[in-house]
This record gives sequence, C-alpha cells and structure tokens, in this order.
Amino acid sequence: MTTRTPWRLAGVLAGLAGLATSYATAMVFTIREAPVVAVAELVIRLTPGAVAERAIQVLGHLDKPVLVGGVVVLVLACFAWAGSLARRSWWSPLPVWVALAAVGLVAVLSQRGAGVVDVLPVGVGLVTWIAVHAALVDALRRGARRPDLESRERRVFVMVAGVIAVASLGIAVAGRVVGAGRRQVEASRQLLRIPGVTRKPAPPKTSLGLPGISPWQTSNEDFYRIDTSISVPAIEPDEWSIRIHGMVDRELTLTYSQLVARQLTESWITLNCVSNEVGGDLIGNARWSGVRLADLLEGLGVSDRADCVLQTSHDGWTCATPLAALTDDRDAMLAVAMNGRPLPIEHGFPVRTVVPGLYGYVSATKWVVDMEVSTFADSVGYWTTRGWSAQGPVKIASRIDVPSSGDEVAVGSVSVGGMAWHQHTGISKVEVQVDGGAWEPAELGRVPSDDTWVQWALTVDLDEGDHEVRVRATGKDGETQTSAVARPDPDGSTGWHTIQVSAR
Ligand SMILES: Nc1nc2c(c(=O)[nH]1)N[C@H]1C(S)=C(S)[C@@H](COP(=O)(O)O)O[C@H]1N2
Ligand SMILES: [Mo]
Repeated sequence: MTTRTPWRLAGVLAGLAGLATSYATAMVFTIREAPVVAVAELVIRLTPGAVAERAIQVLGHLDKPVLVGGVVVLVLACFAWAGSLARRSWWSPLPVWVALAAVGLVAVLSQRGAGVVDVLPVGVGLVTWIAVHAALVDALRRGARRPDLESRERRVFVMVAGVIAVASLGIAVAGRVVGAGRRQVEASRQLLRIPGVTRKPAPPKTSLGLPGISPWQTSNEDFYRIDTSISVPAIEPDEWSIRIHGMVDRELTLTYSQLVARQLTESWITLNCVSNEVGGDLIGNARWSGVRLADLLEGLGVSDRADCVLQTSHDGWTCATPLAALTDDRDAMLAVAMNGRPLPIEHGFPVRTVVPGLYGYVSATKWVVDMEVSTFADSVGYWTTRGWSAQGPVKIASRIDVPSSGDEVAVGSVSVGGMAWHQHTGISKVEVQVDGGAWEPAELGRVPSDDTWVQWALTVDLDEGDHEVRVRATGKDGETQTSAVARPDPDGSTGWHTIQVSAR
C-alpha cells in the first residue's frame, strides 16, 4: 500500500464515522439538525443577499439540498486531506481537525438560542473522527511494515473499514430513531393551536429605546434555560395529564384538553434563577398563558394544615412551593404558552408552572405532571437537599446593561441603562451613582404589573478618566437593595451591580 489512496480512504472513513456520531448525538440530545446543516445555514447567513437570491433563482427549491451537499463534499475533501497528511504521523492532520471543528463550533453557536448542548455533537464527532483515524492509521502502518503479508493486511484493512462504515450507518440510524420521539413532539407542537392564546406585543412605553439595553420582552429563543435534564422530556399533549392530590378532600386529574378547556389567563411575568450572580443574565420576561392555580385548587378542599405543594416533573425533578403563593391573588399558573406560542419543548412543553415572585427552583416546574398538597415539614425539593434554601422569594435586584464594564466611552454625556426587578412587589425607584457621589434617580419604563422587570435609563456626565458606575433599586414596599454582597446560594445573590468605564 504505497499509494495515497488507502490513506485518503482511511481519512474519509474516519471522518464519516465522526459525522455519523455527531449526527446521532444531535438527533438524540437536541431538536436541531446536525452540525453539517448548521454550517450550511451559516453559509446562507454569510452570503450577501443578492448572491443568495441569484443562487435560489438558479437552483430553485434545490438550493438547500445543493448547499448541504456542497458542504458535505468539502468536508469529505478535508477528511481525505487529513488522511493523506497522516502518512507522516497519526497526529499530523491536527490542524485540519482543529480547523474543521472550529468551523462546526462557530456554525452551531451562531444558531438562534444555541446552548451548551449544541456543542456536544461537534465534540463527539471530533473525538470519533480522531480515534477512528488513529486506529486506521495504525492498521495501515502494520500493513506497510510487512510487505510479504500485503494481501492479507489489505483484506484486514478492508474488513476494518467495512465494519466502521456499517457501524457508523447503524449509529446514525439509531440516533435518528431515538430522536424521532422528540421530533414528533416538536411537529405536534408546531401544529398546536390553543384556543384563547393570543400573541400581543409588549405594552407601550415598557421600552425606553436605549440601544444595548435588554428588550423588555424576552423572545422564546433568547430566554435563559436552566434544568437538570440532558435530553429534554418529549411529551405529546395527548399523553400528558396532571394529578393534584395530597391534603385535599377531592383529588383532581386533568388531561391536556381538559386543562386548556378551562378559563385561560394571560399575563406578563418575569422569571429568574436563584443562581443568577449580581449583574447576571439568568432572567427573562415573557407573556404566559395558562390556567390559574388558585382557580384549580379552590374547589378541592385544601386542608388548613397544608402549607406547600410538592411539584414533580415528568423527568422526576421536584420542588416545594409555598401554598400561599399558589392561592393568593397573583397569577400563579399552569402555563401552556409563552409569548403566544405553545411552550418550547425545552421550556416545559406541554405544561409548566409559573409563579410570580418566586425563583424558578422553588416554583417554575417544567413538564409538570404531579402536584401534592403537603407541608414543608414533609416535602423536600430537588435543590433543597443540595445547599439551597427551602423558601425562595425573589430578592430585589438591578443590573446595568449599557455600557458594559470595561467599555471605553466618549467624554461627556453617557447613557446608562438596564433592568430592575422585584416581582410581585414592584419597583418604585432606580438610582445610579458615579464614583461614590450622589445617587441620581433614573427614568423608569412603564410596566403592566408588579410581576415584571422594569427598564431604567439615565444620562450621566463623565469627565476624562476611569469611572465606577453602580445601580440600586427600591421596591414599592420601600425596601432599597442592600449593598451587602451575598453569593447566590442558599437563597439568591445580593449587592449593587458595579461597572468600570473609562471616558476618553
Ligand atoms: N423539570 C424541571 N423544571 C425546572 C427545572 C429543572 O431542572 N427541571 N429547573 C428550574 C429552575 S432552577 C429554573 S431557574 C427554571 C428555569 O426555567 P427556564 O429554563 O424555562 O428559563 O425552571 C425550573 N424548572
Ligand atoms: Mo434556577
């Protein structure tokens, strides 16, 4: 085997094995297409509009398959090239591996709403590619060292190659089959129309129009995501039901259609995570549609001794929520839609809980299937045994979005702005302080209720040099944010968000 052909073949085979495992990983762990498609989509996004239009004209509806095909051919060429480089040593193709993985990573991470799981297929594919390549190179070298056995070695190589090819195909098909359930659920979700769910833009004047500030309404794609599941539960609405039981006179089991047949409530609610650091972004604001839990619990004869509801999700996650927050006047609900769309799968499709004023870890159960009315003495939620407090009321907080810490700004008037929140209490005042000077009140955006965050903005005057800008909020209950710095655990971080900027 002196020609380049077997080396190239080894490279292509190893690469195909990598593509197969990356495809299978994408199918099993995400609801996205494989990284190759992400690369094709990146190409589309980077192509100037006129060129793209011309291509679509020429290729008609075949533009996408042709593009994906083209990417595959290029990738195969890279595999072959990596294979021929491996004649020197098994690791010589390193630059090709790294470059291709980098392109894949960029493509995957530039997708809307991409998260850490989306990196997984690229990683798995890369590792497979390198491992299989190393194994094939080893087989080829043995063959080269023993010319007398050439024909036997060649047969062995062909056999190994065949096994790898078949195994790759098998892995890809298996991934497709395993992921089919979630794809099916995604298809059902896309077709679902829930009567009474409306799509409304953010109310007027919630936005102050300051460039760089977080949008008041968070899109479903940009909404932060926190959960303990690697592969999110895929539940068909038809297969979903919830059982409300425990310290009640009458149990209640509701199917999805029974739930959505009830009176739907729609409200803007800001949800945030207890593990958010000061200035962090584990927070989002959406318009939720669902059935109020107070209405559901009302007719069940809840015992006077009960003080919590132990919620369980389809994937076995639990949390204990104070009963009072589910039965008072706030819009705690079993939500079925987010921003006018059925809940995205990763945000709890088909049904999740949302409770204004409580951190997600004690209230916002995604894929919720069971609610047991109980007592805190008898109930422990998932995070409560892992260093987090049993009670999780949201703490008042504020954040500077613009400028970013470390930014260089022009001397003179500088627009500062960000968000402040204290759900179910409301924000009455936000103040900004420059270099330890006087606290200046900021302008506040309007809000439809006390359950959402508030935009704030202020123009400050900065002279040349380095400056420190900080923010603090005051709630409608008169409480001003404490300057005492606390870590997120056990019950939420505190402290004033402070940034450094230099005016030049
Ligand atoms: N089933 C389930 N629900 C869950 C969690 C989880 O891990 N599993 N995490 C909770 C936490 S800690 C938060 S902050 C919110 C986040 O909701 P989101 O991912 O829709 O933003 O969901 C809550 N509901
Ligand atoms: Mo959280």
